[in-house]
Amino acid sequence: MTLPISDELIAESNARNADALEEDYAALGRKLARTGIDIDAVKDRVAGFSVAVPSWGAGRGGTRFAKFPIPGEPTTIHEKLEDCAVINQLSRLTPRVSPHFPWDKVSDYKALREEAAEQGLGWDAVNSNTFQDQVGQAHTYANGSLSAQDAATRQQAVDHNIECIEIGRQLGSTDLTVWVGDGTNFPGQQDFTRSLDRYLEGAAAIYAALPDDWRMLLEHKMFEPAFYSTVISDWGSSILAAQELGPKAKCLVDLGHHAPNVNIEQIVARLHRFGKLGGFHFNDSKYGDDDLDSGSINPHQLFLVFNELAEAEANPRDGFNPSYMIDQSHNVTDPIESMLSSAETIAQCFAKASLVDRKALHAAQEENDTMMAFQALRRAYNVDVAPILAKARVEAGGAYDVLAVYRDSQYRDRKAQERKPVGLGAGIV
Ligand code: AFD
Ligand code: MN
Ligand code: MN
Repeated sequence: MTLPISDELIAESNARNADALEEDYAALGRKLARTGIDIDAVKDRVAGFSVAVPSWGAGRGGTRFAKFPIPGEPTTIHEKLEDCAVINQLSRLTPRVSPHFPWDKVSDYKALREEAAEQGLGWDAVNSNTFQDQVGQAHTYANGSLSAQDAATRQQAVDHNIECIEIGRQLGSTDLTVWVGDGTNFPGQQDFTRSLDRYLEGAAAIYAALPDDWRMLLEHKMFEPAFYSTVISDWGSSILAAQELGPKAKCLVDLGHHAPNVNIEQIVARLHRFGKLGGFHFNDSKYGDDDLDSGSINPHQLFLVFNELAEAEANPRDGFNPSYMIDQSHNVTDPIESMLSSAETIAQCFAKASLVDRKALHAAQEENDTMMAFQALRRAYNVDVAPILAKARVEAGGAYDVLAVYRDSQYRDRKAQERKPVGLGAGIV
């Protein structure tokens, strides 16, 4: 395996921090032991946790208004893979990449799979793209894709999704994520019911092409690019569609795809209750689909989502196997740094949720002891789990201080010498 950052650099930095890590880990271990928690067991759980990074998140993305590329930004899937390998090498949290087609199209997927494996990476859910037109495309998506009035457009969208499944098979993926930008900007523009009927018919054709061990993850989004109505606008539409499609169809929750202040953790519990929790796109949001770094705005919400996931895992009902992916895109930071930071925050919330004393929580709930129920969550949330994450990371070969090592490596500067500059232009949705 050839990894992009020098092992010596990581080892040197880890050696400098080894005493601090041991001290902090031991102190936290003693603190947790007082409440009956074995820190090594939590660390082992964290070591088994991972989240996928999106290939498109390796670029700077932008807003609808502008893109401000940085020197050394990746433009091909090969360059993006290398950046993803950096994130995983340092964090040991992100061993899979979620690709987006046709953005990541290549001629040889077997070779791409090997190229990723060489860098310690596998593949997560394949994302289809029927929300923008490609050069030479026969039918425009200007009026929708799976729900378009035009039958040839719908067929084109179905065919593209089936092609994504085929690509995913070659890469070793087992999930297809379908997000459509279909919707309207004007009352009366489309009939709500008929457009949903058309979506369901198209989605069923894709579903029929899924291999047995695959899942189809339906991603809802309240608005944007459509600003009046969206075909799969919320978790209600999503779960109804998933129920109609069949057991392999599940719902994907992108944290930024809800109205402000919506209780996302409750949505997670509901989806799990009905066996339809398929996965997540982690990011944070202040106003809308802002795609900000995970936990940068509302880390408590992220913790509460993981608390529901811990409950769900302990009560699997129809199984528990959500896929975890980051979906963020930036205009102001180096995307590698942002994804390192996000992956760490996500794992922290996972770790904190593992610390919740569930017996105490459930007992307090039974007794209607509201304050103690709340405190069961609060106590776990207040623990600084950084030493647990650092220990798991260092033991797995990652860096104690991921950002410091990344900066010391001058990786981006080196890539700026090798890679061709990114063009200007508008961002993506
Ligand atoms: C969208 C969705 C979806 C999609 C991405 C494309 O979150 O996951 O793949 O952005 O940029 O808003
Ligand atoms: Mn998303
Ligand atoms: Mn989004």
